[in-house]
Amino acid sequence: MSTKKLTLILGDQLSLANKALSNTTTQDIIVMAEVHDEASYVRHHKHKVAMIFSAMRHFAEHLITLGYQVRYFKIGDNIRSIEQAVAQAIAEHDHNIDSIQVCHCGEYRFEQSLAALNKLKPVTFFPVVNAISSQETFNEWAKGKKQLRMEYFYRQLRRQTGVLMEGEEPVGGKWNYDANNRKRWHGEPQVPAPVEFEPDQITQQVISDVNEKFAHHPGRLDKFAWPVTKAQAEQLAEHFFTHLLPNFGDFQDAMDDSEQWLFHGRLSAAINMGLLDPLVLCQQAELAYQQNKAPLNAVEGFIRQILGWREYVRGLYWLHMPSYKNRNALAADNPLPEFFWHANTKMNCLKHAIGDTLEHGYAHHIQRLMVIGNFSLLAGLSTQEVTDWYLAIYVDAYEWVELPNTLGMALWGDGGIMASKPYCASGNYINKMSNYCKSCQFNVKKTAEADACPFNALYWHFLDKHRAKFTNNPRMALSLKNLDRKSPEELADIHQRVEEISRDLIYPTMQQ
Ligand code: FAD
Ligand code: DLZ
Ligand code: SF4
Repeated sequence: MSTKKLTLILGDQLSLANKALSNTTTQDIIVMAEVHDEASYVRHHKHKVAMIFSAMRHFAEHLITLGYQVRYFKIGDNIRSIEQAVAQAIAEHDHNIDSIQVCHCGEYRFEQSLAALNKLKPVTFFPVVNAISSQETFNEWAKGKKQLRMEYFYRQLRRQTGVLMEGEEPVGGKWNYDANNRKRWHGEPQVPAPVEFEPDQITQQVISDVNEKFAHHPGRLDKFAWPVTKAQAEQLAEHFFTHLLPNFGDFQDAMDDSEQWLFHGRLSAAINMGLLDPLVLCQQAELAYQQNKAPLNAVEGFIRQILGWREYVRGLYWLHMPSYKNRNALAADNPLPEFFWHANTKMNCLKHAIGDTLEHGYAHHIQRLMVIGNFSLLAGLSTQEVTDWYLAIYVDAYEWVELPNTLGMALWGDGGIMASKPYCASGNYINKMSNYCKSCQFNVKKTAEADACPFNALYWHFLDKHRAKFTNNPRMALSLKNLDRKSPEELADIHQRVEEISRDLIYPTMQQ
């Protein structure tokens, strides 16, 4: 009897460009599994679980129409681990399977589980799905460098891919137009209505399954509208390039309580699952510039997010794991406040940023970094609890991308591997970039009074507490100089205010 290969396709590998799939014939067996423990080891938002399961079911159907043999385990089959699914599929084929093949995945923990499949059959690994550069390229670039700054890896990848290049020079003469991308939005230009996808029969069944099996996870599925097929993801991308990209750059960092997504494309989850090719998206953005459909600051800004940040964080994650996860440079260990799970807080910016997140499993970059992340940093929230929350709550969260962004960029937990200075800011930044403060009951101009914006006292308290760590950091010099201008009385009032904030606002439910 001839032997077959078993190709394992995971929930974030849903692409026909998957190299393990390219090495699969119609005689081989493809295994896909909705794994109970994967969906629940953190309490993943219901939108995230539903998006992954529905996209997996749609992808499996597509593979079947292409003639492949797919053994698909649904959540109702009660598969607890990926090993159980693979072992069961091997048994069903009378052990007539001689090898397992799979692409490298997006999480160190899960990669260990894949390596352990070796005890069933020999495992062959293929490159990770939807990466533009390889880990070898990143490691080679990182070798011998004291600091690994995104900007320089990005430039290397611009040169290597030729994206937005004129020969050896960047288009327009500059590599980075970020300085142009910091406008506040005042209601104009109008934000086009978002593209939403009506759940089809497969998605409706998934919604019902997720509601039954993961009822205690955050989120509600009555407004589920994420793309679950490549065609839908491409429609979302098309909408972005046509209607949003022209203003994406200008308002990239803006926030507004009436338009939670502004000009962000919300493409990240589809890219991370394999539904959209990141390099193709960069090339499409470049084409929009060449055809005068979008300005350079918007196009370069978008390309930098993907070719720069997305490639860089993956390289950094795999370079530093597994020790990276346990870093906690500022010894932050305060418990996650309850309001992270219900958004019921008087701080208007957090109410919106967390509220949007809980509703859709999504918030844009500045909400994640400068509102929720900044608050977590200033309040000294436990790095472990905050990173678990981000991993669970965002539809696009896979550890390779979530951890460097949260632990490294937002919390400075890696001690500066990722960010040259902590992204700490007072309420002033939030007031500059949003309209949240206008309808907040706190006063963003005050610091220590009973009605003062909590971000202000927390900010000075944070600087004072960690002063010694930052004295030698030239990028913190100005902030520390301003701190030095505070009198001992002012500092005492600030610390007193932080105690009140902690008691009355952050942990009100902990009071006896
Ligand atoms: P846009 O703003 O339109 O950007 C375009 C694309 O660039 C995104 O779709 C994404 O693929 C990529 N991108 C942008 N910023 C980053 C970044 N910093 N790192 C990696 N890729 C980036 N992104 C995730 O995909 N998964 C996460 O789990 C995640 N966690 C984050 C946690 C924190 C604390 C912060 C500050 C950022 C995090 N990000 C994460 C990055 C970013 O917030 C999201 O990628 C972005 O908000 C997705 O929305 P969008 O598709 O509209 O992005
Ligand atoms: C995130 C996730 C969830 C919630 N569920 C599954 C699943 O049931 N089956 C699966 O194959 N993948 C799932 N994933 C994505 C995995 O966590 C992902 O494959 C790892 O992060 C490795 O990249
Ligand atoms: Fe947030 Fe402070 Fe502004 Fe209120 S005043 S919205 S708490 S930054």
